[in-house]
Amino acid sequence: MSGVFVVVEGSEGAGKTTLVAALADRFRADGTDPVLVREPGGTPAGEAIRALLLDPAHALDPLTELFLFLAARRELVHQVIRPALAGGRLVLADRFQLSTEAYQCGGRGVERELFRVANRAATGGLEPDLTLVLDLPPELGFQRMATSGKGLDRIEREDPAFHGRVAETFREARGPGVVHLDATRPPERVLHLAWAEVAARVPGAPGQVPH
Ligand code: Z5A
Repeated sequence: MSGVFVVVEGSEGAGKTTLVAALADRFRADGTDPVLVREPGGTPAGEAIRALLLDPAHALDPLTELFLFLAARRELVHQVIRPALAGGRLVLADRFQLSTEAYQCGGRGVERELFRVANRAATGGLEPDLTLVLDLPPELGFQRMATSGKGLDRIEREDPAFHGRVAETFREARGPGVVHLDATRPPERVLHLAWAEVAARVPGAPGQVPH
């Protein structure tokens, strides 16, 4: 039995956490209990690495940063995601490998080929069945985050040019299972658009959510 792996991606404040929670609620209402994960994190070691990565007290070399994100990913894939998929579960992830391409390659300038090889070592070649990219201009994301009152982590404190390159990498992402959604729309509308994509890939998924 093989499960389904769905990833939600996008820049800061694009609404990833909101959408993952809404999709999970929708599935639970119909009797499917998804496995929810976030990156970096999701395992004891991964959460410790997350704290280190997001702490503004640390100035990290770009490759150190890359390897820490990939170390957390390796733990998550092997301890949580692969076993869940092998058990036929639906896995909903808040960020995965496209974030590394956007932040470490697009933002920091890490060479793409190095990222691909190292990422493959971390994931063992696992690819999402669906990657939903929430498209939102970074300035709108930062406005939303200011409204939410959450403090800025180490990476969020980078300059606007960095965040512009990250957003551009997300915007240009293409490939099997990659779908872009207009994240400027209200949360219910984003959920509706996302559900149409997810339900098409999850066997036995219930019908549409209301507009
Ligand atoms: N990172 C990396 O560099 N490399 C990697 O490989 C990985 C990650 C995996 C993790 O932070 C950081 O690690 C992240 C990238 C980097 N850093 N940066 N910068 P995170 O994942 O914990 O946090 P985040 O993703 O940056 O931000 P966030 O606050 O979690 O954003 P979000 O999940 O996309 O948004 P949200 O929490 O769902 O919503 C934000 C606010 O907007 C909130 O008040 C909502 O109520 C509101 N909202 C949500 N949707 C809407 C819509 N549709 N309309 C209006 N308002 C909305």
